[in-house]
Amino acid sequence: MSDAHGLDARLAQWRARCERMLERCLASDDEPTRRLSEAMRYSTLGGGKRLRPILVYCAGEACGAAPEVLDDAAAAVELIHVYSLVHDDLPAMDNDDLRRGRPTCHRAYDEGTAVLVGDALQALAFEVLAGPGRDPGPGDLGAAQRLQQLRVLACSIGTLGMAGGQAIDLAAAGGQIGAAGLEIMHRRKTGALIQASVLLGAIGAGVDSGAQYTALERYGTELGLAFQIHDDVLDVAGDTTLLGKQTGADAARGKPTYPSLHGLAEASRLAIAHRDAAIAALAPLGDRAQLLTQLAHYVVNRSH
Ligand code: GRG
Repeated sequence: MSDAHGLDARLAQWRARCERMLERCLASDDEPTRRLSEAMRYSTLGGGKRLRPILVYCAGEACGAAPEVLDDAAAAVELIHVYSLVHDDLPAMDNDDLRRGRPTCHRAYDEGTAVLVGDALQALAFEVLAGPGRDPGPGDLGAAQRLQQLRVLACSIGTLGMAGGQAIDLAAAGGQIGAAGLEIMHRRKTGALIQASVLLGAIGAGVDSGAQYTALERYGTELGLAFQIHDDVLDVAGDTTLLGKQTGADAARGKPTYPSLHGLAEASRLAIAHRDAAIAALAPLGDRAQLLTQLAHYVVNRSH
């Protein structure tokens, strides 16, 4: 990612905040569940780009929020993301051995533990997002804002979001889905959580409707598609060591992808077109959208 406007430094700050939050959320001294907690920590800590928490912080800041009010949402979206990775890697889904450069959770532990890691991470995400269960103090998020964040996150990972997208993915392997079907699958499977991350940041800043909210909704949709199309491209043209997971996996499973449907060059062009649409959507935010604009460039330039 380029450091043209200090983005690298901001990313490092946000990643460090996110790591501290995740460490705190995953601390446990419950002896009977020591192995489960250890597997949750193994899967979550010390790896990954933390793109979704960064989107929470970046969108929240663009709308005027302090990072303190965004911490819970940032941790929640990463916990959900890790849950999806752990379940996606299971033998019943993609049956992957490598994730973030290390053995997948079910390889390092066992399948039953990996199922429970996903379940527990999902529950923990909503617990964290719901807040500490006391009346909000000065500077805390209000109950109405938290409720709206909970709703947005829940919708993004259910039937019309990530789980539904994964169901379409499972049904599509080896079959014909078509360009429109593939776009719907990507929008739900990966795009919905990316969009929700942006919106949770906005809601944390008190922006829950109006022109800025609509702009960020559009930005999130387009960014999510750009991200997933570029991910498809990396699966064909990327490097296993850099990616920390096996390349060519989609093709080996007969999965429809943008390169398999449109060809590599057209897939890359479409990723850039969605990036540009994401950037164009940010117009109502004016200068405050600079970092979000740079993040959009990063999403289609990244090598992993
Ligand atoms: C199991 C309900 C359920 C859903 C799984 C999102 C998903 C559905 C699975 C993820 C599998 C996958 C590899 C999708 C491709 C796009 C993607 C989410 C890549 C990984 O995200 P990154 O690149 O990963 O942000 P890091 O490791 O950097 O966090």
